[in-house]
This record gives sequence, C-alpha cells and structure tokens, in this order.
Amino acid sequence: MSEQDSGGIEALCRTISGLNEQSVSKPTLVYFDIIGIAWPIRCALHLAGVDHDLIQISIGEWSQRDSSGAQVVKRCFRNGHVPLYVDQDVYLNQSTVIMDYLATKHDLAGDHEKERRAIAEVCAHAYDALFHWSGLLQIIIKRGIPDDVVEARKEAYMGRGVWGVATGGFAGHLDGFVRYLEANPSRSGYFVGNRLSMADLHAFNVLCNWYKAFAPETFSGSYPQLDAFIHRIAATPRVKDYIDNLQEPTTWFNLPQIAIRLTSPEELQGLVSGQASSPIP
Ligand SMILES: N[C@@H](CCC(=O)N[C@@H](CS)C(=O)NCC(=O)O)C(=O)O
Repeated sequence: MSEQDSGGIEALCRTISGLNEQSVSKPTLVYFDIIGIAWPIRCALHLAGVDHDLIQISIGEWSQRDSSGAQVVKRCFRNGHVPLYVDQDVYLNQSTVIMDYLATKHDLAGDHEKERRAIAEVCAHAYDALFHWSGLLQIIIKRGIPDDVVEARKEAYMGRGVWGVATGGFAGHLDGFVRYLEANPSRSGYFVGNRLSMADLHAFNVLCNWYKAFAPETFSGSYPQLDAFIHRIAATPRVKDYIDNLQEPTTWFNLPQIAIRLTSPEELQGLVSGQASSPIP
C-alpha cells in the first residue's frame, strides 16, 4: 500500500468502524459502488424518501492489503462482507436482514403474517438464485478457473449439459420465480398480495440486473411473464425514478479478469426502459 493509499484507507476504516447506533445521525448504508445486491435496499430507502448516508467502497479500496496480506477494509465488517446498514436502532450486516427490517419499517412487508412469510420465501428464492451453490454468481466468476472449465460450466448452467447434481441452473431458478408469481392467488402481478413488497424489489434486482443482463435473449424469449414483471415494476413511478436517476451504472465490477459477463451502462439501460410498460394499477 502506498502512503497516500494507506491514509485514505485508514480514514475509510475509521469511518466504518465508528458506525454504531449511537454515532449515526442518519440511517447509513455501506456498500460497493455497483448495483450488486444492494439494489432492493437502496430502492426501498428511495421509495420511502429516507434521508440517509451512503458510503461506497471501490474494488480498489476493498482489495487493499496490509503488510501481513490481510484485506484491511474487509476486516472492518463482522462477517467480512458488505452491505452494512446502521441507524439509531439497528446495526445489521446481512442483506436479507436489512431488507426485512426496511420492509417492516417502510410498509413493504405485506398486509398480514401470511403475506409476510410469503415475502420472506420469495426473497430467499431470489437470494438462492445468486448465492446458492447453483446460483448465477458461481458461473459469472472465472478468476482462477481455466477457460475451458468456465465455458463448460456456463454451457451446463444454460441447460446445454449436465449441471451439478440435480439442479436446473439458469432455468431452474427462473422456473421457480414463475411458480412463485403464479402462486399469488390475487394474480395482481406482484409476487405477494395486491401491492408492491420487498419480494418484488428483491426479485426485480435478481431477474433484471443479473439474469436478464446475463442472457437477455434467453430471458426474454423463454420467460415473457418474468420480462413483463420487470417492466411493470420498472414502470412504477418511484422505482422508475430510482432506475433513471440513482442506481449505479453497472451490476458488477468492471473487471474482465474476474467475471465472464460484465453489464455495461448501455446494456443496463436497455433491460427495462424504452419498451411497452404500464404500471400495475
Ligand atoms: N450473506 C451476505 C453475503 C454478502 C456478500 O457476499 N457480499 C459481497 C458483495 S455483494 C461481498 O462482500 N463481497 C466481497 C467479499 O466477500 O470479500 C449478505 O447477504 O449480506
């Protein structure tokens, strides 16, 4: 680490380590400078009009190591990961717990207990679609994996080979989303009940910014109902405002040596804007 870098990193670490329920004057979110998994959290804060601080960490800062080889910024987080959310009542270091907390606080948690559980289930499915051992993230990351293995994994994931033990890869996760959408007895176009919930925001991020961004033709061609869903959610006025004006320009770090699929700002724009989309009444 250069002297200049280490000064900046030390200040960043001091700021992060100093966050707690007593020290924050506003809700504070710490995350990378990408869409990643923080989209539903940031969008929910925007929908609720919450005045908050956002501390963004670049991949360069995250990668800084001290003389013993330890990643110094990573060490500032209990679980070694971002996001971190702190307000005057809570200190939360797991994205799904942050989402659940904000959903409850800002009326995105359904109308009764049964809906709340259904929302939790869709959110768990959305999380699995990225982070489960059969999730998309495993396929996107190529660092340290030989090219032919990366390609074979991707082909299998897309249904052109045997994937893992018994999962359907890309289609398996998307089929699950279709079944959850169809299981809503109200057929409202939302995942749960008759109005927008955290389930829709979490699902939107995974479906649009990850799955559709990864394979747009397959997504739109094979899953028109999920494509229609993301267009509907994107047309909801405050969500549209968030997408148009606040969301980060990329889903994932712009590091071709790490990932097989990087979403450019232009590609991200095309995923939901400029096509027929009417908000859910
Ligand atoms: N279960 C955690 C996982 C968080 C996670 O893996 N975050 C990623 C960013 S999306 C991260 O911190 N990556 C950097 C690292 O693990 O070093 C959550 O949902 O918050």
